[in-house]
Amino acid sequence: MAYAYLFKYIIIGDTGVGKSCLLLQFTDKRFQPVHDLTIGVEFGARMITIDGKQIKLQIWDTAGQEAFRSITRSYYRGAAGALLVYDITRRDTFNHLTTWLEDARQHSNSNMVIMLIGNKSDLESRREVKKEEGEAFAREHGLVFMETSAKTAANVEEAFINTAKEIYEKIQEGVFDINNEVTSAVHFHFFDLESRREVKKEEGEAFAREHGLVFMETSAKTAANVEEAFINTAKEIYEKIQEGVFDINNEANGIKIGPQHSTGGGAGSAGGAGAGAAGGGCC
Ligand SMILES: Nc1nc2c(ncn2[C@@H]2O[C@H](COP(=O)(O)OP(=O)(O)OP(=O)(O)O)[C@@H](O)[C@H]2O)c(=O)[nH]1
Ligand SMILES: [Mg+2]
Repeated sequence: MAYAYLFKYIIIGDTGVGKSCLLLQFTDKRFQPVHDLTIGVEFGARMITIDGKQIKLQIWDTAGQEAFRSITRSYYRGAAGALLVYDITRRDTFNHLTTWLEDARQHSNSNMVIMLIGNKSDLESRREVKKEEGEAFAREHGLVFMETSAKTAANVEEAFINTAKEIYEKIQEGVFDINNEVTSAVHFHFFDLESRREVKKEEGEAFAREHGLVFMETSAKTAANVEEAFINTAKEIYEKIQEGVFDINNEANGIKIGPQHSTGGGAGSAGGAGAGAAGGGCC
């Protein structure tokens, strides 16, 4: 779908604060009660409208666990917005905010809009951090603040959309350079631009052969070979699993066993993952 802008977001904060659940609530309008630890990063997307303009939010949900910190740091780059999340029922997650903020400021664009989120507002009886404390921290550090519940969906839309409004205002004020990759809409042109071709198909094939890669020319514009590129990659991975090359019990390999997995060798469905805005999987 066409859009006027694409805003890249990153969601950060300690493990278990509800980052993946916030994303799932925003993209799929549902709640996942079980903590399914994020490994590395996951991804989701949704279209919103601001000032009559279509804006695509591309959201990177990072792993809160310390072990993944060096991977997740690389995702700050090019982010226009960040949701910094703590859990109102766990004071330690609030105490770690300064460290998160230092990390974010060090690795991101200086104009990045940071929204501070106190999540799990539905668990009032277990509250350890007062709303006023969140407000004070935000004021002190120049952040926008909101308490949310990924369970009841309270303020979830607002958190994502208000961040986009702040970014949009900064664009209007000329603070963001929209010709920079950070906020501008991205256009891909590949082999639909045959007349402007500078690299022969044979050169791509030769490079791939030489380095043991699979090769394909695609057009994200006409959709030519796009399905094939993603699905053929999955087929290669699936074959490697069958051959026992991948250790599927080690999630660090980028493979996770799902609830429908059976060792009985069923074919499984290789087909399209279903359209829609939500790319991905949280929880
Ligand atoms: N009651 C309540 N539970 C929540 C809420 N948000 C998340 N949870 C629960 O908190 C746990 C952790 O949620 P996740 O979204 O997986 O946490 P995360 O921040 O993504 O954790 P990592 O991926 O390890 O960094 C899960 O059991 C969720 O069901 C909320 O708003 N209210
Ligand atoms: Mg997560």
